[in-house]
Amino acid sequence: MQQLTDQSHEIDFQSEKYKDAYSRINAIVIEGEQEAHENYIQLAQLLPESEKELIRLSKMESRHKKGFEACGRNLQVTPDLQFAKEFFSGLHQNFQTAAAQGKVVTCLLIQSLIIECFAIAAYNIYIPVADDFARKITEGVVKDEYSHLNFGEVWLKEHFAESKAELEEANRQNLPLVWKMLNQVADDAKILAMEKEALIEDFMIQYGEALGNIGFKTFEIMRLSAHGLAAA
Ligand code: PL3
Ligand code: FE2
Ligand code: FE2
Repeated sequence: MQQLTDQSHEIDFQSEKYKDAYSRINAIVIEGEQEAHENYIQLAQLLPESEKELIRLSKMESRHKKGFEACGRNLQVTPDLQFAKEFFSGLHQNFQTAAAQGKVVTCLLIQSLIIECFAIAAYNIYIPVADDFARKITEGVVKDEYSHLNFGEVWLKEHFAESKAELEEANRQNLPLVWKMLNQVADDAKILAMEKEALIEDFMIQYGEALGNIGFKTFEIMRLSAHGLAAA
């Protein structure tokens, strides 16, 4: 049986409805990439031994942002950046608070695990339903995001014993925000032919795998990754 990987032929990318939803989703992605850029610069200050690598990641994030800006322009959509800033404010605040306290484990969990897994899930689900221009851009971006996730996994695995308690606390504080964010985009995502259930499923797979790679046991992963999910 032939697998259906390109469902985009049924979508009217120029309809007002599509463009209206895209103005928010596109802005979220642009803002997400911008915040990721800034977060890796801050992480570079917190982890001088990985400074070069983290600055390299931060530069990749600026390129992603430019790519998604081009996707919006290509559809003649103006991104609603105010909406997107608001959308990220919870995670943004938590990252800033943790960074100010030198809590590098919390910062890595927020950026390299939660935000990267959220991005990977969203981009994976978006690729088959994207317009041709955006699909090419997003395919390139998602490859990079796996390497950003990997940076966090490797560091946290190496420091697992001493990071475990902080990871659990940071997960408890931040994962419920992800479910809230998902609910906030669900209606717009659906107009782009992205299903909320598929986003949740992909996120859970990426995040669960990441926690396993770091050193958490299966029963711990289940407890951690479902935290606050009831609200979604
Ligand atoms: C980190 O490198 C990037 C952070 C971006 C976060 C994106 C979250 C996206 C959630 C919105 C779901 C729709 C995605 C559509 C893709 C264009
Ligand atoms: Fe990115
Ligand atoms: Fe990234």
